[in-house]
Amino acid sequence: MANFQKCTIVSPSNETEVQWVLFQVIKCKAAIVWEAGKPFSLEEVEVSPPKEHEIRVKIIATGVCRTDDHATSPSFKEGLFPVILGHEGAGIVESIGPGVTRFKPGDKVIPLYLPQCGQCKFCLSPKTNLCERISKAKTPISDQDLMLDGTSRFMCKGKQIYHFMGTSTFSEYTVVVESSLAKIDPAAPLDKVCLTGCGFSTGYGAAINTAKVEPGSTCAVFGLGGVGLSAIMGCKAAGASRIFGIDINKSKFALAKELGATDCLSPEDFKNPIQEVIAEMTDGGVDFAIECIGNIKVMKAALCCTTVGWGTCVIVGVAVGEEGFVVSPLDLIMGRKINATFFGGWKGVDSVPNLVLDYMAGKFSLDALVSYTLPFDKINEAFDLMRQGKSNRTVLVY
Ligand code: COD
Ligand code: ZN
Ligand code: ZN
Repeated sequence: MANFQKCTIVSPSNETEVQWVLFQVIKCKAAIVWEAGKPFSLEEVEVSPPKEHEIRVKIIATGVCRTDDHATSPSFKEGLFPVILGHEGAGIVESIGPGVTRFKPGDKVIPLYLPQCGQCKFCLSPKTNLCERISKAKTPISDQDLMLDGTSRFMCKGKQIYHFMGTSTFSEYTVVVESSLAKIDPAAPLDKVCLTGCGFSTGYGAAINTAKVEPGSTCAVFGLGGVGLSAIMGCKAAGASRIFGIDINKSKFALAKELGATDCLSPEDFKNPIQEVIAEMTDGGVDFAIECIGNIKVMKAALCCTTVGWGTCVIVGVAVGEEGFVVSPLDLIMGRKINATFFGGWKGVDSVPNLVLDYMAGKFSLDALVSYTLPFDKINEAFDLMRQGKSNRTVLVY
């Protein structure tokens, strides 16, 4: 199947011209979840050419995040099936649709599940990283199940396949909107910097941008998966003097300490609730607490382990299928603050290229977060490793 589209072409001498170009539908490998609760099924999919302001990207590497696991769960009510999940990828621009100006074939890129259109009232404000394209959605995770024109670029066995978070990186080729793509350094190693597409940026930014951790402060990070470990790196980079890492899986403690945790605790080792244990160890509570699990009870514990007066609790996790939790006005009157973050507060188009440069300059480690690098065909094994608590991040390479 082929069609012609008007397209901006960039010549080797960097001159641009508009031409009618023959676009091919690409047949490639993808992992489809046909129904909630079912494993990933490796299929040959047809990926349509990019339409106006869209870009087709060859994905080279993709991380596996807990949110992809949540999205396969029957309790995730917003899920639409069949779907191609994946939102932590890195790749190379294969072709561009009409009107695309910021990218050309061959550019190294990171797809962004939180777009930055650059023009809406949110993008124009330094107060938020949300963009109008996502702030109208009921839940950001369900946004972009189809492209903006209400159609899909993926077909398999004659059926339309849903996109996910505007990224769908569990396909060798994917199509994204121009505002959902960051151009990164041509020398960046894609099998590592893919983590700036979600886990690293979310946790690190939760500490730096949202909590605004201060030098000499005390911090508690709940959950030591890829996101929590990145939050620990953020607390350390911000100059925290004491960093608690809390997890029920003690095999996470060694790496947490390597990355900056000073004290690692398992709630299961104490008779008293963990918030009381931390308050006792810190003269009344920590300055900053960051919840990186998505568990309502832990969110409450995170708020309660902060000090009265100025303690700040930042929620990163989203509890699937649960309602919420009650915050006592007294907690707020006593000076505790509660905040939350999406994609670590970063405006992706502007910030992700700089995070990649910072990684390349050795300012933080992404390599430490990668527990396994596996071929894409082993996607179900990658999810099993995560569910069994044996990995922080598995990176799949095509
Ligand atoms: N007490 C202490 N530790 C716990 C508990 C508990 N009750 N339950 C689980 N844990 C530990 C686990 O042992 C594990 O080590 C860690 O918590 C969680 O790690 P992962 O690897 O499962 O999860 P991450 O790090 O990949 O992701 C965590 C998120 C909070 C980002 C994710 O689960 C989530 O809620 N995402 C939705 C919010 C969001 O921003 N989504 C956008 C893209 S991610
Ligand atoms: Zn994620
Ligand atoms: Zn915007």
